[in-house]
Amino acid sequence: MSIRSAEVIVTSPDRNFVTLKLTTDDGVTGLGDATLNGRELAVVSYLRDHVVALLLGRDERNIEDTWQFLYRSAYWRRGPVTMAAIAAVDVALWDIKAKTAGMPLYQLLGGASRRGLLAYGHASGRDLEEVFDSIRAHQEQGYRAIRVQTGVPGLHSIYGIASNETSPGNVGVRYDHEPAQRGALPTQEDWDTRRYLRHVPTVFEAVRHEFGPELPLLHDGHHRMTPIQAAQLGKSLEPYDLFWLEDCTPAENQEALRLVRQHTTTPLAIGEIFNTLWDYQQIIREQLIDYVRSAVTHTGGITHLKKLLEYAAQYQIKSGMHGPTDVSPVGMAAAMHLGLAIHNFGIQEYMKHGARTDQVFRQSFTWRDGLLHPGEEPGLGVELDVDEARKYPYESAYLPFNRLSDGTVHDW
Ligand code: EZ4
Ligand code: CO
Repeated sequence: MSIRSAEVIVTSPDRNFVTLKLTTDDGVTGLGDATLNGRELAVVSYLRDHVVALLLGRDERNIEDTWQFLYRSAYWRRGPVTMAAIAAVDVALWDIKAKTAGMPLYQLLGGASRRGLLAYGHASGRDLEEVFDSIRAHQEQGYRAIRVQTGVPGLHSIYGIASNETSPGNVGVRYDHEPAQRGALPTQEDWDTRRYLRHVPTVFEAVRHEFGPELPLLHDGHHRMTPIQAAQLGKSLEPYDLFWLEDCTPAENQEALRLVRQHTTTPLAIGEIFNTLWDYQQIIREQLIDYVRSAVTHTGGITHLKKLLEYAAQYQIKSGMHGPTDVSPVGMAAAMHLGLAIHNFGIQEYMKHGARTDQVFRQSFTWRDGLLHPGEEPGLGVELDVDEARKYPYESAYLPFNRLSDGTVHDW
């Protein structure tokens, strides 16, 4: 039993995706998502130039051993490129193992712990009217939990607002519901934390008043605040009972969360840009967060994220896996299988992919009554149509960046 081929497939149906496809001597195939938004080709090179040769001839059944081998033999540890590459190999191996066993992957991970996964979508608008319309549109699509991002008076273009126009002078074309833009250069957005801190609570007050106390509401601070500003925001949002406040600080400084936690009972979610358990060591041990935002894709695959979530479970911290459109259908399927199986599932982020993406990736998940389910196909339940994928070559695309009014670069 061994791996016969390893192909890295880049396709850009609605956006760029990087997929690893492994094939065994017996002809069983497995897929892994290696997409790293805005830095896609770095992972392609990591896999093609440094990993593919190591996989050929390896026993595909030894998933833990392969993970440890790739992690430790690289010598250089951690980091988003390395961990996305390892994740792709890991998920492809789990796909193969589950297909060989004739079971959906969640069965191999311990079976279902629930009927389906509560998922949240992204509502947004430049003003209250647009925000309300967007929340209603999401409810009509079946969402039972909703992230709310709002424009801020005085700021032209900020994160998370689907109806933002592209900034003047930018040539990139804005994707429908996500921040990355096709084009040769990243676009610039503007930021002012004081305006933001003043405005956001007024929007949540209006949303609660309009939609009532039951609807779970989330908000993403996207790394822009200092610890004391994050504490202020958490405190001012307490009356509106958020499900979570996400990425309130740039959390590579784990200690920052202590200060935030001392001041607010608003639940905190963090970690979509983290890539290993060690990035969470202190904030989990000291119970400084409530939800782990890691995606399977960016955090070393099923093997590593499962260990991280088991560690979190000891502290009653739950999963809140990252699921924007830059997590491919393969990465989303991996998240659904893992989320269905673990006990400490919290919520799953879910943005629908575009129609072309759904043609390239044939999927078997279901979305009913606000719940996702990975389906009952053996493996992940996703197949890649290689001919369809070939129609859409890679296109340069970047996430935007922020400048303050005096020109200073700020966290985006
Ligand atoms: O900005 O996925 O919670 N979701 C997010 C996303 C991220 C993008 C970055 O690639 O913060 O919109
Ligand atoms: Co986020």
